Amino acid sequence: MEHTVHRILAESGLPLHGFCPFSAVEDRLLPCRGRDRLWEVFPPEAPAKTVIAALFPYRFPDEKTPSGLPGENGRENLSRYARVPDYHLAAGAVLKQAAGRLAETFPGERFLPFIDSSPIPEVRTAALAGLGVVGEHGLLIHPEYGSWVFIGTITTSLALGGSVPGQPPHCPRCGRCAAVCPGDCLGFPSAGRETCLSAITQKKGELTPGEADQIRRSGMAGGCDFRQEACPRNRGIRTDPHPCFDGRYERTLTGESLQDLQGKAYGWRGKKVLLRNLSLIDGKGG
Ligand code: B12
Repeated sequence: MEHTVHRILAESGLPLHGFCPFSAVEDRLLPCRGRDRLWEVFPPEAPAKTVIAALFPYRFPDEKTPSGLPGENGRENLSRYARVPDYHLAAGAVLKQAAGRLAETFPGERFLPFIDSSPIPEVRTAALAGLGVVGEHGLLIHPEYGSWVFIGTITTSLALGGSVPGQPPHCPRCGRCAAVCPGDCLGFPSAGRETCLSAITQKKGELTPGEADQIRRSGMAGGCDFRQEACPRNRGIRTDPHPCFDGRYERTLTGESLQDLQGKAYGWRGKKVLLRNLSLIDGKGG
């Protein structure tokens, strides 16, 4: 059975996958709307057995500039997750299609895909599925793609086991991520909710003067990659993104990008938040 599942996942565009027992994450489910859906599909009398975790690499090669220096073509104010087409849609569609194929092949079994807006604690699940280690920065580090991977899951009633791909790299706990973190968020995310720059760039409503200053100093309009850029485990890694991103890539958020926020991961908090960030970076805001 595992063999068939591996084959279907690979054929569906999910070669990077692993299995985590549902019981290992059951008591750590995150509060969100998806949690009700999960209990609906997997009631106590017919529980889930496994969470299939799958990775979507999203790191594009850095653009070559005439001098070879990065960033010369214009200021990069978007973190890497925000540069690719919205992963909730792009990767979500791949997961949905894979779940559909699995359901056809295993009639009577249930398969429920989620990504990000998910009751499944994805970092922990992927680590337990053997896909990498949790770094000091709190993110999953894959042996070949580093931490530049999104995590999606398919929860299922199938009992699957026995897949621990590759030997994961260890996190050296060198402290470089913590040293460069603009929000000084030791122990992200649990300890860094208030000061995390990624969260501040997404915050609606009034910013405190300190928060506005963080955006101004960092120059970031959507998300934050300081910790990941500093990570030695992100050097020399693969930069072939998942085909679901269609080779599309947007390095810099401009006033023009705001005209159409459809299909952009950074757009979910609305135009006003992004305009505020841009005007802080340009030195015009608050
Ligand atoms: C909410 C959220 C945020 C919030 C955080 C608010 C908060 N929770 O305090 C905000 C908006 C700030 C955020 C930011 C980012 N996020 Co976010 N976020 C999430 C989300 C939806 C839930 C995270 C959460 O609260 N988990 C609960 C906590 C308790 O769990 P945890 O973080 O996994 O921590 C546990 C593990 O680390 C575990 N653990 C620690 N060591 C070990 C060792 C082992 C062996 C094991 C098994 C477990 C383990 O113990 C911790 C406690 O249980 C997840 C998706 C999801 N459904 O999981 C994405 C997710 C974690 N985010 C993701 C990303 C990419 C980001 C950003 C990098 C985006 C960006 N560039 O700005 C930033 C990170 C910024 C930074 N500073 O590095 C990715 C991470 C991918 C990866 N490679 O790990 C996820 C998985 C989304 C996805 N589908 O890909 N995020």
